[in-house]
Amino acid sequence: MSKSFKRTLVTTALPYANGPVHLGHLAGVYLPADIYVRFKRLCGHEVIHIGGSDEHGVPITITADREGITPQDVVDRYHAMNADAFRRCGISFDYYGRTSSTRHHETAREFFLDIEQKGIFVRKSEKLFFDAKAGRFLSDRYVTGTCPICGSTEANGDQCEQCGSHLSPLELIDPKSKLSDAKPELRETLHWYFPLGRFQKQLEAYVEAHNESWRQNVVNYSRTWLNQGLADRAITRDLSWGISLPLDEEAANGKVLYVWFDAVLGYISFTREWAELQGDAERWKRYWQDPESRIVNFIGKDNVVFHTLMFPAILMAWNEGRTEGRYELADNVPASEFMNFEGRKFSKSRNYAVYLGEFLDRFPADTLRYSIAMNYPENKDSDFSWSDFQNRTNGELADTLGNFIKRSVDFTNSRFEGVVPAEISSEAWNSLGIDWPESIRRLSEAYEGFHFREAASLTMEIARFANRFLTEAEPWKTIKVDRQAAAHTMAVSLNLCHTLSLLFYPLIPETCNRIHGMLGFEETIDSLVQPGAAVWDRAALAGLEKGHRLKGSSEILFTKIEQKDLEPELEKIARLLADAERREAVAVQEKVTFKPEIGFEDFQKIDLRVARVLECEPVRKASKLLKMKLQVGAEERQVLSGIAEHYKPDEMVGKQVLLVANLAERTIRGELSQGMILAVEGVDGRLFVVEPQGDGIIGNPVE
Ligand code: B3M
Ligand code: ZN
Repeated sequence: MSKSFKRTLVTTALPYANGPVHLGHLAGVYLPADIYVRFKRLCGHEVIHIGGSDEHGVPITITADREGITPQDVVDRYHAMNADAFRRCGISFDYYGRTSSTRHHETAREFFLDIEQKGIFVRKSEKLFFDAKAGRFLSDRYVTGTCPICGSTEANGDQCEQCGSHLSPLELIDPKSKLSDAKPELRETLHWYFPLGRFQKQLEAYVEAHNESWRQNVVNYSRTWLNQGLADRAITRDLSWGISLPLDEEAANGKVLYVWFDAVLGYISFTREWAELQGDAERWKRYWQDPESRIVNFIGKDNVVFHTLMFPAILMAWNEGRTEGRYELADNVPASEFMNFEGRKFSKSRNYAVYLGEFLDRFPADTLRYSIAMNYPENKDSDFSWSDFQNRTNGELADTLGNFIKRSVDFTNSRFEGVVPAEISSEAWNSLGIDWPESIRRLSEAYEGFHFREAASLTMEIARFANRFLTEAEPWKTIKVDRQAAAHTMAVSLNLCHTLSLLFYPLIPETCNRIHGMLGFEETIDSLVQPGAAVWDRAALAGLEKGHRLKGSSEILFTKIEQKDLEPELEKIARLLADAERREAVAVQEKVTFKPEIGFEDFQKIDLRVARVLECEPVRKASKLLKMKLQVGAEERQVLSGIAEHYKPDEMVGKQVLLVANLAERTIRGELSQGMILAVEGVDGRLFVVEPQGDGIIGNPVE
């Protein structure tokens, strides 16, 4: 961090209140943010953590329709469930709001109106399906019909599940409304577009100003979009659930703000709500409108452009023409990669997930926090496995940290009347074999750089050191011959306990509060950390004086996880994997229905070529598509492929692929596709691109 800030606002992506949060969400966003916030609090820095539920969007109305309840019922259920799971996990939000609140609706409308009145929005009219029976316009997901490509009669307005093609509702043969089965009619509808391009230069400058401090993935995603040139984005929808437009005119009737337009503004509304609760309604401005404040948005990698381009552009639009009440932009947007679960992607639809609340019904929060911190998906996807969780809990938390603390406290209680039995001089403390200032500096740097895995490892290293120190000093032996030496050992150990209780606090706060209690402190660490109180610095010192009285009793900090505790979990995974294998076995054994026979001359009509991927990037408005530039002999081709959920653009670059080179050109989502690359679906729905191997084969036909 080059600039030093007076205070920090940390925000975390607002999870949709449409389902329970799982460990993947925790690992990518909420735990890292909480660790960071707790570290900053420990340093005495003024920091607040604002989060909440994203309660709008089509998936919520679809859930409501499916269950025959109202959207409000859906969000009430999941907001409460997720807020509770986060609380139990020790995620210490200063405020956890919801976008259905009055204050939020008001804030979002205020932004819309300001930008509308400045004449920045562009209005465009388009044709959209309308269900006359239900009296509603139909978003893509509400239209079904026959796929123009494979003939499946159950294609959705945005995609055909059968053949994977990306569709627009207008392409469906025989379209039907999912609301009433009625045949929808096309009606003209007007929408408000946000002209992102108008802020292109400013956004470029914003991203480039941070190209050193932001993570590479964040800079890269943002640049990819900027390089394509930013297009207008519709920020209104014809829906009944959401924030209605604050306009009287006829055209605004029945329209709501696009969920992403309102969701990012939730960070602001919630800070306002927090301030109101503090009894100082203006206090939110200290965080949003003061250049000496720092804003940090923790998100997952799939939300990058909304935070580095869309949200900043909205704030730039607001700031336009203002000298007062200007908003500051985020100083950092730490976006995580994904954490997988036992080697596979979390999948809500396949129920392949561990939900946070359910996890906490079975295991303590701190064991989870520690394991996840050690697997933080910082620069690449990581994996959570039950055996790793068990090993870390048993070997690192219980055998190393827990064991050290308990031995130190118990021995002092039984042999030294529960009192710190000696004074530790700073020379003695500094010659233990740990360079305290250097260790603390490295740890601080790890936290400030959002390297949480490194921070957790370094901290555990210190616990290992402490445990070794006690074991090797053998006070239970020395006490028989040299009580003074044993007293010294115990005083050092107890001071190490104290240091560890502070150093581990960002990672496993509940445990650290308990250690602090065992060491005889009335206050919890939670209550010590306050702006201005630099508790963190005390970790480097021998903070317990001779004569300091411990609580007098001890507790077991971590219970080991036995194999039998994991059995239900392992069985569940085995079941899910068996399901997947069964599907595979079926695929192998099942009599395959082949397509009708063709002659050799038919086969010869297909021009299959080896090609190399030169460039690859995402496609605007089509989250499943990747756009590639291919080298085929001397020629270059542009091809779209529905593999965006399976490959990152960077991963594709350089690959050799098979191209159907003489397929008629098609335009998908406004982009030309000149051919098709071959891919095959695996058991868990993953797509694998077919990669021919060999030197000098680019452009050659496949025969
Ligand atoms: N609810 C999307 C998501 O969970 C969205 C994040 C909003 S952050 C303002 O991926
Ligand atoms: Zn199809």
